[in-house]
Amino acid sequence: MTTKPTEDDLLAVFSRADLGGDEKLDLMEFSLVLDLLGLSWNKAQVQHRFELADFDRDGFISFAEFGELLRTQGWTTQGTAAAHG
Ligand SMILES: [Ca+2]
Repeated sequence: MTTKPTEDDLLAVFSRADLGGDEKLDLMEFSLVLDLLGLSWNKAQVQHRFELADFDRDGFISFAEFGELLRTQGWTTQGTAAAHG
């Protein structure tokens, strides 16, 4: 069982990866996020997820888009029903 990050963790990761400080992630910063989260995806997978996450097609992942991606992928406990208890 792996530990899932909380929303706060995600914000911290997002901020760390947001090298440009513009509150959105380009593809390179997005791959940095995956590194920070300990996810190992190959380049094609990263590109694919990036395109999936970029809902408004502006070429960047906003924090809202990032959070949504993590929720849909089940990487965060936020927004998902508790499986136990
Ligand atoms: Ca976007």
